[in-house]
Amino acid sequence: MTQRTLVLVKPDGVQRGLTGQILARIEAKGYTLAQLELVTATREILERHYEEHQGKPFFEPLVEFMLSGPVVAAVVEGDRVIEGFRSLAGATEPTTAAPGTIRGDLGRDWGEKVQKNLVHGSDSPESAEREIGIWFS
Ligand code: D4T
Repeated sequence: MTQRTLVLVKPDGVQRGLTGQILARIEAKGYTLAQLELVTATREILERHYEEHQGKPFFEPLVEFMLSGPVVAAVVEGDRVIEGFRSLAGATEPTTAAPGTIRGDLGRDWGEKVQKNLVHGSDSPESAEREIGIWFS
């Protein structure tokens, strides 16, 4: 079966009007948008989504940031899409993410406690299925 991943365009991406460009890069790479929704997250959704980060210093700023505006949630399909999308997204820190990647081309540091890095992509098939269940239940 073709692989699936959960992609989020985070509130900074939506607020800056970059949703179209980000989705265009996913489509241009050849992946398929299987589900797509503009969602306002809740604290409950975010505590489940980021459960591995609970207790870390950036957890509360991360939740506040993710609650600061709507996000675009997408289920994206294609062979090896989990690896492929993470490669398109680039490294976590937008300042040093490679040019050519979403974060490297469109992101920067804003001197805040949380990295506003435009997108999220699942990091394994298990995470993808868990996260798709959280955002598209
Ligand atoms: P996500 O999960 O959003 O696709 O991003 P990454 O896989 O690249 O990063 P992550 O899970 O390690 O972190 C989740 C989320 O927290 C923010 N963050 C992370 C932060 O603000 N400061 C930090 O030091 C780290 C590690 C950014 C992404």
